[in-house]
Amino acid sequence: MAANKHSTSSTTQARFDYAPAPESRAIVDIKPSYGLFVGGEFVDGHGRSFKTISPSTEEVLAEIAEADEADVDNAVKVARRAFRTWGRMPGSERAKYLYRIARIIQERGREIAVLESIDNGKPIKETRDVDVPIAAAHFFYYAGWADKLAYAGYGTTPLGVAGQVIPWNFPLLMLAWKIAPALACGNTVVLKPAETTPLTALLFAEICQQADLPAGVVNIITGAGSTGQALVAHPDVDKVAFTGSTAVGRAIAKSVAGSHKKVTLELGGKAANIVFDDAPIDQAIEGIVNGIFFNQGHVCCAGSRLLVQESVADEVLARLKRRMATLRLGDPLDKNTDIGAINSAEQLDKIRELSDIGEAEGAGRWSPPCELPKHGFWFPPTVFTNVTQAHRIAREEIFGPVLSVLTFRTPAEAVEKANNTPYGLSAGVWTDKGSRILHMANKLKAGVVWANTFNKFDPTSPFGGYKESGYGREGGRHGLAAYLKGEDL
Ligand code: TAP
Repeated sequence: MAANKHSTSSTTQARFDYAPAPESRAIVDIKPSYGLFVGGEFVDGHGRSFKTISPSTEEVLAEIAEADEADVDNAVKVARRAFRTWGRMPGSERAKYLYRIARIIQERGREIAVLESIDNGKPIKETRDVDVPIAAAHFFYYAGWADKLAYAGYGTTPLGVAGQVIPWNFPLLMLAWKIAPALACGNTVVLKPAETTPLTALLFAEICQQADLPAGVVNIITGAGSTGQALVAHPDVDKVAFTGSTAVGRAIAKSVAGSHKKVTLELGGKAANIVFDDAPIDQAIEGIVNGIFFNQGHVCCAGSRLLVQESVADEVLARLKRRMATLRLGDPLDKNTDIGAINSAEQLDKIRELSDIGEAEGAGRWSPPCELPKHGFWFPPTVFTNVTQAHRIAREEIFGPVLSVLTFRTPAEAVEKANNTPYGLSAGVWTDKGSRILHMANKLKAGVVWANTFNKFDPTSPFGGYKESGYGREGGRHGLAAYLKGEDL
């Protein structure tokens, strides 16, 4: 059995009726084991297998095939064969499949949301209201582009086979961000989901079957990092699309340097959420909470550094703590849950370690009284005060529900502190002044700057980073360039 990030000594077989709300009960059918999805059908892998478990209960959900190099090679060959037809199909025909997929995602939305919450640990109200609808929206949006590529301002020729590797924090949504534009442009895909969250990608494979998508256009190969490595290194892959950690992104960039492959990397972040003294404070508190506690803080663009103007810092902090005390942590399938489970034992260790370091380095740590469930992986919403820019919790991505608070006096100081990071993915600005929003947006070195809101996503809007947050854009018209020939990013 392959090592698994979720593994604990006491796993039990899955039970699928543990949702407290009857309406979310028993609407998913998790099979005991899954093969690889290659050439339009599920096939056995040559490699080993691993277990995926529910991070909120530690129950085993299913046994998953781990693709080895031969499986990866086969999947790429199958995708190449499918490309010969798919790549020449009129855009209007390809669009029909994308629309069909989008509609099936909507129709099966509840099932997908429950499955995602079980496998990932995120609250059902987020999977239901964010992950699933935005995933469907991506397919609708890119379906609309498939027959209009000539108007996109780029070329119209697809690249070929796209090798796509995605992380565990938004499993279905990241899949949609990757697959929808690739298919719209006429490419075929081999996608590897993260080891800890393969189930919604495998459900998506069923959706491809249901949509009668031609065999081999989408192939899903499960496995660990080595499977991803074999995929991006495969010589017949034309395009590598990766979302994940900066460390792995850097290794991928090195491994494909000098090859014909086109690469986009969506990597880590350490976003500043900046609150000025004229900000609408109630709204800002909600934005801070959403910025860091949405999806347990497992968000590359999370507002993990709160920069608050000194004159309102005490008030903002007091109100933030009162709001944090109302957050409900627990069963991801309970519709009232605000904070679900941490995705894996490994990620929980990382969050604990960095939080302990924050305390040891002298920052003040606070969490509301919060009883953690006995099983599963949990971390309470946490805020650190008296944080300086030298602290590791202000510099490193924690990827958990942990907020570091720093203060500033002037807009210039806010800009300097916000940009004092190797990352450059996102930022937030809270102020009543429109001119200040424009000024800050100009000065902040971040791919996305939200004003008086945070963590808002839309398929029409390009998303991507600067500096160590990666390169290339996903979403919007800009997201097409990565999948068309001759368009340098
Ligand atoms: P990674 O460890 O980088 O894993 C991402 C994906 O890459 C997983 O599918 C992983 O497989 C695979 N992988 C691991 N080693 C690989 C290698 N050498 N070659 C090719 N693929 C490899 O990140 P993670 O722990 O899943 O996700 C957390 C990180 O991703 C955070 O730093 C976060 O900021 C970043 N992230 C960024 C964004 C955007 S949009 N910028 C979005 C989400 C997450 P296994 O899962 O099997 O190891």
